[in-house]
Amino acid sequence: MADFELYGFAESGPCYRVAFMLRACGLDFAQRPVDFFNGETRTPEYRATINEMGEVPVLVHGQRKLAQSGAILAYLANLTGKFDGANEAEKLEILSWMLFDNHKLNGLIGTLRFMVAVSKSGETPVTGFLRQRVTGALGIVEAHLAKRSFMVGERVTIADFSLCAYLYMPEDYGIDWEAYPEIRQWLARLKAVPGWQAPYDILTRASPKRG
Ligand SMILES: N[C@@H](CCC(=O)N[C@@H](CS)C(=O)NCC(=O)O)C(=O)O
Repeated sequence: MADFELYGFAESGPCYRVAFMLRACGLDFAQRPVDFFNGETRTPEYRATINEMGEVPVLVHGQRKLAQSGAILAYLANLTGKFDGANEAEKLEILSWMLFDNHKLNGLIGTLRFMVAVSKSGETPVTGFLRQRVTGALGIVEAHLAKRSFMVGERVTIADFSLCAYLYMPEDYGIDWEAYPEIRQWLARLKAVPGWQAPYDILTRASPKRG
């Protein structure tokens, strides 16, 4: 039996970043597929027994059950001594970028991508607003990466695992990636991390919506 069990599905950026980290740390894990598109995360049973926040990813390690990909990345970095900050200042810088990412980059891409590429909402005032916010956040990351190879400390850290999540997903949600050469080069550098795999090669996809 694998040491780690990851509740999740391939289309989820937060699940992908955790799966990538597990592989990069050389940790053996099994995916517990979650029937997301048919509402499993919203069932009272899931919330009572798996995650009261009603989300994936959830990582189970022995008696521990962890929610929130940022907390999971920090847990794995602490456990393995890999991809962490070298000192308190770096750890805080990593935390800053991960909070920025959850709030303004991958946090908003998740919703934009879901609306445009999964639900096929078409263009609406909401997708326009989200894309404008995402474009702003991408510009900030682009400027940051123009001066360094990785997000913090000139080596790969959990900040990189956090920020890359949805940026490896192939779906089109109306972002012009040609406008972000620094981000594209950084994503290419991260692919060299041993264990890297594309999202749909690491995890299995969720079952389509029934009916
Ligand atoms: N901040 C969370 C975000 C997780 C998240 O948004 N998960 C989505 C799937 S990608 C989810 O489980 N949503 C549940 C729902 O909408 O019912 C993390 O990084 O773990």
